[in-house]
Amino acid sequence: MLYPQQNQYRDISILDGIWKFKLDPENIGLKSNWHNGINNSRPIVVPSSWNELYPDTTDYIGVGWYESDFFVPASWTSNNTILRFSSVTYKATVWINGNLIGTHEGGHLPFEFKLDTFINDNKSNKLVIRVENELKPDRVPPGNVESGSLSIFMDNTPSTNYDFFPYAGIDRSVYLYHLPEFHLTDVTVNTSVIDDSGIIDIIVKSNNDDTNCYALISSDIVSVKSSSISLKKQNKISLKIKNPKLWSCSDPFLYQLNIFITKNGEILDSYELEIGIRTIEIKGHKVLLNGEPIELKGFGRHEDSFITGRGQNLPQTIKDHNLLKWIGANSYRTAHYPYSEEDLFLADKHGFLVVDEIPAVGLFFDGNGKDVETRLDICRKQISELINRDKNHPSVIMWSIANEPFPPDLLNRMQSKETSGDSFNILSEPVDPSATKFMNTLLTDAKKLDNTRPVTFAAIHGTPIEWLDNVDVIMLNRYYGWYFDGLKLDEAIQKLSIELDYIYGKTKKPIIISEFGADTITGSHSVSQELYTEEYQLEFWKSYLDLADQKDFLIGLHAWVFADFRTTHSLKRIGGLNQKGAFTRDRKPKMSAHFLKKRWE
Ligand code: BDP
Repeated sequence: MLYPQQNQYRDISILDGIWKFKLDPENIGLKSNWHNGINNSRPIVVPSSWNELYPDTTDYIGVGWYESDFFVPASWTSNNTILRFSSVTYKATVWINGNLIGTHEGGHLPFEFKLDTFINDNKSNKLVIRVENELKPDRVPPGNVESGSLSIFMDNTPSTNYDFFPYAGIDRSVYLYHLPEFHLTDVTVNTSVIDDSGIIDIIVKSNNDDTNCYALISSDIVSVKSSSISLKKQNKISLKIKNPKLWSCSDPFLYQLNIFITKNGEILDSYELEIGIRTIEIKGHKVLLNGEPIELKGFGRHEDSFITGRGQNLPQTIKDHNLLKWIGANSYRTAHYPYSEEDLFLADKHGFLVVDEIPAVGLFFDGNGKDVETRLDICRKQISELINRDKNHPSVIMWSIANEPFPPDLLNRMQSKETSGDSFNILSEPVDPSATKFMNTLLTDAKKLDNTRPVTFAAIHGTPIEWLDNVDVIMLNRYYGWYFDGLKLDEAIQKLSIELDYIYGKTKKPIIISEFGADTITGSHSVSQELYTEEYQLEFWKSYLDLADQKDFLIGLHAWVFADFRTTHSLKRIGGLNQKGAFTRDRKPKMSAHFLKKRWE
């Protein structure tokens, strides 16, 4: 699904702004025909999460209705007008002029509908959307989970199976856009380097194969044009640039790629992309960018801010990227869901190495088998939607198919080990094969959809070693020194070191510590070691960084977390915040941010 674009052939109208909004706590909207229009509404902003805007919407979980009107410009022929939602969390049902046009489940990823038969050409159109955000065990991410998983740790309100607030609403931009009669429907760009040449392979799809296609790559110093191909005969264009400038963290050079659809020599459509020429490969325990080993320095982040909630907040995206640069980071993970498309366009420009993750957080395998199957189907759809959306970004170097899937029976197995005096290391025991198959299905899907990028997931303490068989890079979330062995940092780091050596010894794969952090209340200080102080966070991160310097197979560290973020209410999360940030929620550096800056620079 191509990001909407305006040029001579394509047009866009952005529908963002102040819309009508109404909660539907009794779920009567459907029966009461609210899809024809809502009465007694109040204003809401699209895009935003509804939660931070009114006192009664704060913790509201359920149904909310949105309404807006739009005109279709007279210059747009009614064919090929498309309505695109960049993200709605969690389930959207969409009507235009009272006609149902479709539904979509799952937040953080775009979806669109072709409108042709539903729109009025000469008068305004009424757009109504029912957004539903129930927390359910058969959703991804899941909520209201009753037994057999992480849920016993959570004890939180709202009852998510994950540690961030379940913000809801139309949380990214809504576009109406228009395509010419013959147009491109998809573009996939892959780059490689052979000797001194950069090879750019472009696969194009169009809505009509009775057309031709050519591509042009340009920069300040070079311009290369392909010959024209008949889409009936082939859909692949290859271009070569001699001595190309490669995309890298220190020089994220982007070329402009323009693709043209023609018929009888006339251009009918064009699409522009900024592309980076770069290679990613794995050699032994190293990940190579353009043949050179990379070392990831950065964070897991969250899209989270005052007032807009998880709603798209482009000023904050820019600010966060600037702070990442300020601190000397070169990488981040889109924990725990795909970030806005604009975030990735900036990452391409800023040279960040991004681990791109689907919203599969809080997965578990105990309990209702049917729920597990439903979750698998949803994850598979999310992987395909994510790869389809983000495959052309040079910044995206890896796909992450889950965060901390919770191995079956983990708690019992951990307890029996503890009581028998054994160590924490329970990785070598096999688990229920159906759970392993679940994980392997997702890994295989990602590799089939994109064989050019490594595939991974963020593994919790106690993840079975067999789940790591099919990842290309191992990511480990580790909390020695915080949830385990708090204050005993030396002991904690020794245990971490033993575990890392063990996992590397078994797998021989590159390892990233994808989370490690300690909650820190800004302004809390102590001369002796004390939890929650800025000094402890600094010492904690320092010990992990020092250890990493000794392990050649550790190719990256993502500290948890970039900035404090809102989560659910619970005894563990004072003020409803996870406070493991290097920055506060309003982006002020804690002591440890200055430390990381010194280390990373
Ligand atoms: C990890 C989770 C992350 C949490 C973090 C924490 O992956 O979402 O926020 O723990 O406890 O297990 O801070």
